[in-house]
Order: sequence, then C-alpha cells, then structure tokens
Amino acid sequence: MQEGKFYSVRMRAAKNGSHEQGGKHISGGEKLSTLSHMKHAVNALLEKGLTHSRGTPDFMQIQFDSLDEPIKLIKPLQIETNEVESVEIGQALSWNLLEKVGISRQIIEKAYTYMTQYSGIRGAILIDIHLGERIDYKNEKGVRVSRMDWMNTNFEKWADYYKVPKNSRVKEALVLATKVCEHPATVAELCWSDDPEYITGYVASKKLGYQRISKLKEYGDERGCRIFFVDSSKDEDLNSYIQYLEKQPVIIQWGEENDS
Ligand code: PML
Ligand code: MG
Ligand code: MG
Ligand code: MG
Repeated sequence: MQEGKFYSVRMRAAKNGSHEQGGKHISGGEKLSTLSHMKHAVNALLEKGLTHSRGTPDFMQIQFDSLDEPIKLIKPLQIETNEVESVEIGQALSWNLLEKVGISRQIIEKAYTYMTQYSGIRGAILIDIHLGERIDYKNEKGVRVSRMDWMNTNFEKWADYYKVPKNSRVKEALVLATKVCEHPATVAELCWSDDPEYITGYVASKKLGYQRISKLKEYGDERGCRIFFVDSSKDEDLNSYIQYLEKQPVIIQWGEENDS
C-alpha cells in the first residue's frame, strides 16, 4: 500500500438544485487518496459525476477529509456472474439467494417494494430481517457507505486473475459490498443501479460472496436502490453499525498469496 496520510474524497451530484433543495440525485462517488494523488482522485470523481446517464448535474460537491483512524484491509468477496435470460429469472434468482441466507419470503417481498419506493435516494436503506421494517432514520438521504477504495494495481491483478472486466462500476460496487458484508450484523445486500442504462445487479453476503445477476431490471428503468438486510439482534447499537458504514476506513486488498 502507498505510504503516507490518506484522505477520504467524496463526490455527490444532483440536477435541479442540490440534494438538500430536493434536486434529483445523479451520481455519487468515494475514494481514498494520498495528497500526491489528490488531483487524479478529484478528476476521476468529477468525470464520473459529469458523464452519468441519469443526466447532467447542476450541483456537484467534491470534498476531502484527512483520515486519522487506521485503515482496515479486507479481502474482496468471491465474485460470481450469473447470466440470466430475463429480468423475471434474474429476480427469482435473487430471491433464492436471499432465502439461502435465512431471509423469509415475506421480508424479501417487502424489500422488493422498497427497491422501487426508495429509488432515487442517494444512500442505502437498512431493513431489519425479522420485521422487514426500515430501521435507518436517514429519510431521503439513506446511509452513505463511505471511506473505502481499492488500489488500482491490486484491483487489476485481481481482475486479470478472475477474468473480470476492469471497469470502475464493478470495482466500486464490489468495494462497497465487501465493506458492508464484513460487518457481522449484515445478513445480505440487494442492489441494482438507478442508472437507466445499467441492468446488472447483485446479491451479496459473506457466505454467498458477490453474486452478480446480469438482468435485475428492464433497460431504460431509472429505478434502483441498495438495501442492507440487518440482523439487529447481532448489533444492539444501530448507531455503531451506521458509524462503521459511514466512517470506518477500508481498503480492499486481494490476498498476499496471489499478490506478488
Ligand atoms: C451502480 O453502479 O449503481 C450499482 C452497480 C451494481 C452492479 C455492478 C456489477 O456489474 O457488478
Ligand atoms: Mg449510481
Ligand atoms: Mg450512487
Ligand atoms: Mg483510488
């Protein structure tokens, strides 16, 4: 890993005013960077926010903050890509995977209604696996998982090894899912993009790994969201769980045995 102090770099972009003014969420992004790489990090986030298929933003905020906490290194979740013929088959597969980790069909059904109900919020929503109720108190913001990254050289070696496309979307989603699933209170994550041109989504958990599903929604649909299924009995303090998601710095690092 690189030497020196690290900074959390964050971007959020909206259209028709800022998020606070009720603007439409366009894009968000997270990086960790040293000061010497800051221009590169800021530029990459600027580019991401300016070229999103949800629209051209008229509000963007890019900020960096120095990190004082030690950075936790985590191995990426195992990745698997499930090619499916249709959205129906893709969604049925996502149900099966969620059931495999112990979530009841009744709760999955609720989660599916939330996926569209809460589409367009910029963070994730947290639901309790026993009652299926939304448990974060973040309203239209949701919980923004932050302070995480994967250094490109290590990511590219991993991508070569697993023959995964070296695109930043897969990288960013896997970084997020790995951080989220590392916490013992996370049972699983269900995600598909709010990008109308991107229909691949995933179910992730520590046990299942990162299970990509090639079709989870129809092309052109702007609805998408992230849901974390949380076992609240495993973590008495919801605040400390949210604190971990928002504040614990994490770098994904592929195992040393494969990393020359
Ligand atoms: C997003 O970009 O909004 C979420 C993307 C999820 C799927 C990424 C992948 O292809 O693995
Ligand atoms: Mg997005
Ligand atoms: Mg986003
Ligand atoms: Mg980076």
